[in-house]
Amino acid sequence: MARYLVTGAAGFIGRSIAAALLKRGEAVRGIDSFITGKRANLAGLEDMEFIEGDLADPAVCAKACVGVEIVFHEAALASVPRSVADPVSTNRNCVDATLNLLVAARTAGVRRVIYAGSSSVYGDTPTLPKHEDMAPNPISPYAVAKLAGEHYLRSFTRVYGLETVTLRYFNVFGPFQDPTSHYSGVLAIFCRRMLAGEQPTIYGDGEQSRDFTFIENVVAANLLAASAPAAKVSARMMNVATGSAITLNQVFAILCGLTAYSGEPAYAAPRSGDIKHSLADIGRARELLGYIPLVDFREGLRRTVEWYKTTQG
Ligand code: UD2
Repeated sequence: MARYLVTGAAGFIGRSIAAALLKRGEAVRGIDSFITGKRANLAGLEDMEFIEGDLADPAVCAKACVGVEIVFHEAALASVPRSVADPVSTNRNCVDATLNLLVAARTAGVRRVIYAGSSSVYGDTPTLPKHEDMAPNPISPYAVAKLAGEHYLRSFTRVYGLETVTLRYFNVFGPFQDPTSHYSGVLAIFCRRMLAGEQPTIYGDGEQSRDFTFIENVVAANLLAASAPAAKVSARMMNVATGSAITLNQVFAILCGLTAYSGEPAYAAPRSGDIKHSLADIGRARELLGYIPLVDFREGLRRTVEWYKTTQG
């Protein structure tokens, strides 16, 4: 019987957590609806028990939670612009799905749920770096949905005693991130386009900055969150990032070197709902989890470009 459940197991972050658990010899169950997850991402996860299903269906959540001790809840409809275009779908796949999962987790006697939070909940407040004591100020429907999930987690700790931990991820990137959608993360899109010799588009002036976080750091934070004492981490949320930011113009310049792209970027109007600067204070995760970033941005980007080179043929 699986001890761990990973939701969104065919997605970029979920499959990376599942792979790390399997490598440790753990019994893992994964679930994915393939709304954005990819079957190809399940390659290498053959030892994982897999359920195809949609968390917006309570019966699916109940089935997924049977016998499980710890849930890594990575399933979501990510993307700020997708939520601007279709807020109802974002709500269904982020808020409804999270609530259904929590209800099922409680009923099944799950001990702990670890939740993929988002840096977007901080919004565009001028204070940098963002720390967890700041009042959230979500702008996009996606940010609202991610914040609602956090609140549900804390509520389930307070009223039902379910252990919950929110990890607020800051712009995660790395191998297995889907580069093919208009709604994909910017680094995945840029890697794909620039390796193919195609011009990337920068929305705005390119001076927006992000605390881009390599996937291995996020996986490590999740494993730490699973084993940390409840007294320290339950009902808490904490940033998972590197603590340094870089602008898109700087990223483009580094990628020119890594991909041998020699053109200029195209510049287009800024995206609605976009945030100008994002940078994390990672002190709380360090204190509560012993989290330290293992891979810095440049090394992460180098490994990511290598991965896209091998997968794009
Ligand atoms: C938000 C969250 C992030 C995660 C993610 C999930 C913030 C600060 N971050 O990421 O933690 O939850 O949502 O989707 O809220 N861009 C271009 N060209 C492109 C694509 C994007 O210039 O082809 C720009 C985009 O306008 C933005 C930046 O790149 O300024 C990053 O965009 P993104 O979609 O990769 O991620 P972001 O910051 O919305």
